[in-house]
Amino acid sequence: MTGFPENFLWGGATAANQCEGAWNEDGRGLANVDLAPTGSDRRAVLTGEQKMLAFDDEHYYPAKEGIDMYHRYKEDIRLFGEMGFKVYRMSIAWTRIFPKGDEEEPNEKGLQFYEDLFNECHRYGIEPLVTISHFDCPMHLVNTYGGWRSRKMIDFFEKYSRVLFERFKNLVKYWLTFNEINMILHAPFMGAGVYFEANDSREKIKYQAAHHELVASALVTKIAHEINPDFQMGCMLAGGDTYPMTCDPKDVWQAKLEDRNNYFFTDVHVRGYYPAYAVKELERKGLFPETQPEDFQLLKEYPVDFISFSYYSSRCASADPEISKLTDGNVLASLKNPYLEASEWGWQIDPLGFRITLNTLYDRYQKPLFVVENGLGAVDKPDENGYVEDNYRIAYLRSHIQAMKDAVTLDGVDLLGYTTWGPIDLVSAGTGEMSKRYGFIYVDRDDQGMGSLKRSKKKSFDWYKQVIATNGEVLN
Ligand code: P53
Repeated sequence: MTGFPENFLWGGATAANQCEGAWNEDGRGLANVDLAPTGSDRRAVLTGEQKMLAFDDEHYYPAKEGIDMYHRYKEDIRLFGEMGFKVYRMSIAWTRIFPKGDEEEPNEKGLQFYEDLFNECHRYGIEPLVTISHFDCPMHLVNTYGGWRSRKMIDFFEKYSRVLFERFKNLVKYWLTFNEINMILHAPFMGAGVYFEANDSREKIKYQAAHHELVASALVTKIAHEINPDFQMGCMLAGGDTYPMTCDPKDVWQAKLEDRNNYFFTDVHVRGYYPAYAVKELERKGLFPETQPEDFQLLKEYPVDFISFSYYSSRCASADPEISKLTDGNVLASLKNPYLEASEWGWQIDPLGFRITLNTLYDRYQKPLFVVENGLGAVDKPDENGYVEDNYRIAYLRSHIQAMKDAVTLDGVDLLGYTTWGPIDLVSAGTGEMSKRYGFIYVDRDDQGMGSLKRSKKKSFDWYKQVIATNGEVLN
């Protein structure tokens, strides 16, 4: 093979809470993701260190309006169609379907919204790829059950997923259960609606919540295949291999340990059981979750069909506590790799690391992969027409698509598709800023929520259009 497979799925990816807005329209309920403010408190809210259970007057909450995609999706999908997207990865806001999370009946207006949106996609020949939960948890379930700490969440998630599978069985084929499921260990309020009280055993609670999500994922994979055997069910990992800081075996070991924190999740999703290293470590530390006998049966019998992941950067690890102390406060922390340049937000740029990560995943599992996020968050300076000459974004994507092509054509990695993160500018998950832009489409809105919300094409728009039209042959 000299290029990408003929049916390769090119496209872009968004998440409901980062673009839809309309947070309380048509019966939508309040969700954890609505309550993440911009500014210095955001991190503590996302990690569950700081309680934020209702809006207050001191903070600005960018998810409330997002980029107003709820009202503008037709225009946005038309632009995706113009770029030639074959696939659009998006997520469903749980609270549009079940505003509280534990109701008997779903909210018809929420279902209708997504049905219309999927129909709009198909009008342009775009296949939807749906994330069932992209950091999304109804606040009623957080307040009543403690989010994914509680085993009851499995039932609510099952019910929610079943409604989606039944309603959209002829409109959607590709599904992901939980976005970046490993983020639960780093940002549990964002990943699982879990916040902490002073005396909580945080590690124990995180692994308990992770177990519940893993079991829920296997359970709905089972249900999905019963409802439509053609459904393709995937897991989703925040990817990026960890390099040792030096060839000191202690650093190599440390890097392996840090990778295991992430690959634990795909190991369970793909192989269907807790890997030996995790069983040993969790038992040794007294962190092994409470389980039911049927859990292990479910995990075993219903592994995922494919593995999806996000890739922005590789990471570095060191066994030296002095060096490790230098780590900055990012949600997914990493040491600075002296061989790499970084984005304006300090995310290190490593296209070869992308090829390495693709190979790690394929070597480990031999299952089809799907890259569902990759891109560069950067400050854009539009001219008076909203045009941005974003050569830096094109350069980032070009080098990463080339690395991905190498993984496919030279290494033989089985890859289903590629969706760039934020094909249209949207709210940053990590910082809440609008100014951290990923799009091919510029959105006139700033970090304080000012702006016309008007959409305009950047230079990268036509560039990506050509990449898709030539199936990745022309990258210049
Ligand atoms: P932003 C870091 C922090 C939060 C979410 O991130 C993250 C990551 C990176 O792994 O994960 C994904 O917006 C996530 C998206 C998010 C994207 O990375 O902080 O799935 O929701 O927007 C980019 O620049």
